[in-house]
Amino acid sequence: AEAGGTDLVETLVSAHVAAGRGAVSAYVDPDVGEVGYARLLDAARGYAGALDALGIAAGTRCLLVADDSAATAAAVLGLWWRGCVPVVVSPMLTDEELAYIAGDCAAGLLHLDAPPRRQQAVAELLAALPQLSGDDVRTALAARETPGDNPAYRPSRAGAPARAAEADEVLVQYTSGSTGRPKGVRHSAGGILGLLRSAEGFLGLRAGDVVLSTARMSFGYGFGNSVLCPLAAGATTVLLRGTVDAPTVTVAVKRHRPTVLFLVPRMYAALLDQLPGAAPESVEDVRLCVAAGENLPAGLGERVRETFGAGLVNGLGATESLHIVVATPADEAMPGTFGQPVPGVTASVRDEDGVPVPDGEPGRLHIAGPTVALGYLGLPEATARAFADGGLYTGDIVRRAPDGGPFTHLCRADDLLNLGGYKVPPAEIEEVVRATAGVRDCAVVGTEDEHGLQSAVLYVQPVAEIERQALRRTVMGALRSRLAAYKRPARLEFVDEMPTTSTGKLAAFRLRERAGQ
Ligand code: 3SK
Repeated sequence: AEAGGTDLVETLVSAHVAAGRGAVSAYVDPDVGEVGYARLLDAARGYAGALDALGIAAGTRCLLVADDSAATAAAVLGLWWRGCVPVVVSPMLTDEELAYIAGDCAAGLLHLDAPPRRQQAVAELLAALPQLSGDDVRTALAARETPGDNPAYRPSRAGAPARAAEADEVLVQYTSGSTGRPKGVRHSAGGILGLLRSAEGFLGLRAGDVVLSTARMSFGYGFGNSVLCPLAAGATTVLLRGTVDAPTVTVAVKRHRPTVLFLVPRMYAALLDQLPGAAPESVEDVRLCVAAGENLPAGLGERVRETFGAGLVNGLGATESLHIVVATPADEAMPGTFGQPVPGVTASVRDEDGVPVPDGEPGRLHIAGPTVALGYLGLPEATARAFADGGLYTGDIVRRAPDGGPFTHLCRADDLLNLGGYKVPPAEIEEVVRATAGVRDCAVVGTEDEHGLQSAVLYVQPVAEIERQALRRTVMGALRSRLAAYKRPARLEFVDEMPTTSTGKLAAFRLRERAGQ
């Protein structure tokens, strides 16, 4: 950190309080209700003091196994106040994944804000770490008077907020690798400031906006949607807890009347199925729909524009670039494309050697700009491969229309599935299934649903003479216990034999054909 660096808490929260907007709601939280900017700031200060009391030094990476809540945001801000590095991950991750991540990032603190049973299990799993809980932060957020004995609230010990230099690591987000373990992506303070500048241009959030994101804070898209962009703009974010599906989102939209929606395309599809015909009154206030995380098929995009009667930003991003880097302008229909690089970002299409290809040719999307991360944690080779040629290869194969026109997504360069915005390696699912008794072989392929969105189909070849219904239950049970819900295939089908090529390799294209029939 340096004396003249950035105070992220000031940028996101204190500036609004200093400008007399402390009573404006930063969050509408399912448990504590409306949380004003001043109250959020106070809870962050209290949390920073609690870190001091626990002896957590500046620079420590802290693992937040946390659902979305105002308490999670306050903890993140408290960590920045202290100069620590938040690592927010989903409580849906398995014990194995959490234990790996805690070790990989050398976490020095565990912040827990998970459903009760998960909370208990993770607390035991990572018992070696000092722990703070979301419940205590909620107490601090809800209390009208200073709570006397709250381990997460020690405002008198907070000291001055830390200032981060541009290149300082201030945030780590985990992303799936196509093989092996999740990778920690190291984001800098300069990256966060770069996103805030660029988002002013392509999102244009403002005070008075009510933002609703179905992507969680533990996902890059969700962290930008529910923490960075709305706080910087002085907007209000409505948080959802627990299962986020079309019925819960419909209820939240009716109740909170958001002006900006950040959804993944499949959530728009599910929502539109619930809103047949003309847009009901409850979506009248929506002025901007943002879609990202997976490809938005042209037809679905058009239905979104018509139904909501709002602007549509269709964005492409990556955890490695913090948020969206290529996007359509809100006021211009560009069906089936991702538009142009957002302000501050340059994008090109390159071949395997990093040489730009002519417009109209497919190639690897390469982006450069301030939001490109510092690299992967502890993975110099993977870092050198992805963070190359002065920017980042996002892992997407795209094409640019002639004369510098809009970008269109073609496929992934790796074999990652994109399941509602979550990138999932088929091998991770296959490993779980192959370890199940009664399974001879298996393969997972992607297919398109009726909206043109990707879903996963699991093909299982059973050992001879096994009762298939019983095996189905066993396999489903293994998937439930060993994989986060979003990684589970939408369909399981049995095959007598796996199709192979003339060289004896799996003919995945045959399974893809079959899945699409
Ligand atoms: O599109 C994505 O996958 C993404 C990932 C991280 C942050 C933002 C986005 C849109």
